[in-house]
Amino acid sequence: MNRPQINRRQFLGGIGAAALSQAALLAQRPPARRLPNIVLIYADDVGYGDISCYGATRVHTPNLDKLAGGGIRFTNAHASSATCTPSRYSLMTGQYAWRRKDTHILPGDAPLLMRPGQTTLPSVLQHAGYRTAVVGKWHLGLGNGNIDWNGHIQPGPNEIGFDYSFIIPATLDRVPCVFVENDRVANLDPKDPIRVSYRQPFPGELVAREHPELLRMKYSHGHDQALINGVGRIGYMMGGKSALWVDEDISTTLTRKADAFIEHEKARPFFLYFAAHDIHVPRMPNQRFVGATPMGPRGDAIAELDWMVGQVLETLDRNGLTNNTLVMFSSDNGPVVDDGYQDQAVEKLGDHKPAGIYRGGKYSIFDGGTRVPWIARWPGHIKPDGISDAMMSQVDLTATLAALSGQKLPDDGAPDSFNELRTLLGESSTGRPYVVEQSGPLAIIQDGWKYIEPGRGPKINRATNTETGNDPQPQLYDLRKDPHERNNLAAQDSSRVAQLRSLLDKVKSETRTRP
Ligand code: NG6
Ligand code: CA
Repeated sequence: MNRPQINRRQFLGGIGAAALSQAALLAQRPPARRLPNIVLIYADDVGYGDISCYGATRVHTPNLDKLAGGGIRFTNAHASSATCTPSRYSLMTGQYAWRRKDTHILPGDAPLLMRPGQTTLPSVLQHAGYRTAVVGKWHLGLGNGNIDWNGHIQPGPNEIGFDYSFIIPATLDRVPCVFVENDRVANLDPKDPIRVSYRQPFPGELVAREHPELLRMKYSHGHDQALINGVGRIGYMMGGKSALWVDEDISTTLTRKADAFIEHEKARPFFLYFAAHDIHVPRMPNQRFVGATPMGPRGDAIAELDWMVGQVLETLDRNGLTNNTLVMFSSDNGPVVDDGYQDQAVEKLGDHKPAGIYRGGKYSIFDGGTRVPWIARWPGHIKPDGISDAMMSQVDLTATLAALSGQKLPDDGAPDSFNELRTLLGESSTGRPYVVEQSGPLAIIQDGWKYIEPGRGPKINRATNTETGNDPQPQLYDLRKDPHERNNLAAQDSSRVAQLRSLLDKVKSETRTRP
């Protein structure tokens, strides 16, 4: 893929400035070997082919392209799962989500999946002396099962390693449609308490299926329950009017919170987990981005996401933090076009390929479900303009960043997380020896061969029009020759099937795979 010329020029232009600020830093004699700041920008439902440095042409993502130009771009990087909650659980804990039964897509009132005291990515960094924050989508549960949205919502992010949190509790399309800052609903008027139910509507509540005339965006499947800001959601809620988010302003709100955290913590090492809401449904980018692409709200949400990335990079620049900050960008699962709203994503897709050359997408065990963009930039430590084909998995971030920050993991911590620091920094192209993917069934990739377990359930998710990859027969693909997973070789090569199945069985039977 050709990188647009402008990025190279922008990057070359940046070298002089970088050298200068380096000299200035040396002159000030900073404390020896300060740990780098870490910013992890984690997008929602952005596919392998959705941004321009990964080949998209109908949407331009200059800020992401610039980030990639200043660092390394991975072509064989995987989210742990084809949906949000399990991917985020693995990212936060370094444990495969499928080891637990309760890590499916969570409703907004589900209890917190992690227990206080459990080793987590933020707790490891906190222990290393970092100030830690999560800003954006959470979707890992809150409380102990009976949340009082009007009181202290605990345990939550602040009990598992984050010093500061400003979160969307579940998803944009799930109630409650409010932000939680630390352990309180932000901007809540105590005289208008919030109630949430995933069972039945509240007396007097406006419900989407009963008031289609009030919908600004119609649903295509599901999303017919609480009617908030003219959009149908999943689940019911009452009250909390002053706390309700305005969908079109979420990008600005989250970006301001992220910037404020950076500004506030710039004197010491910080870790910012910036979990962008884009490009999950309902896709309602700010007016500034409406029409930014020919693809309607789904494309415009990508443009908005790129703006959010640009703002954070600018804040780092403005504060002289760029050279000492590792910035990463990735996504929680592959792309989906129609995820439940009539937002013209299907009609206006044109020849855009959200999953690039890969088959399937969100909800799929084919590679489109988990193969995602992953960019890393750390000036002076990661060479610019790099491309790595090394196999990477997000489950490895906990052990990798533990190594970066000089932390030793406890024996039972981050049990499936490998230290891939050299791969992340572009010093090694070996990568992980194997990767496990999760959707309905599990799959394992080793040496370019992919084995998909027999899976129950429909081959096509009719609502989203995604190929799930479910098949009652085992599947085997030679990804090097057949990256699109067209040619199932399982019947021809039963010995390779047996070998990969036994590796997967071994991973499943162990409680810890970390070396
Ligand atoms: C599905 C929702 C979908 C999305 C998804 C979670 C329906 C019909 N579909 O159940 O819109 O919210 O859950 O997405 O309700 S994720 O990225 O958070 O995993
Ligand atoms: Ca997602």
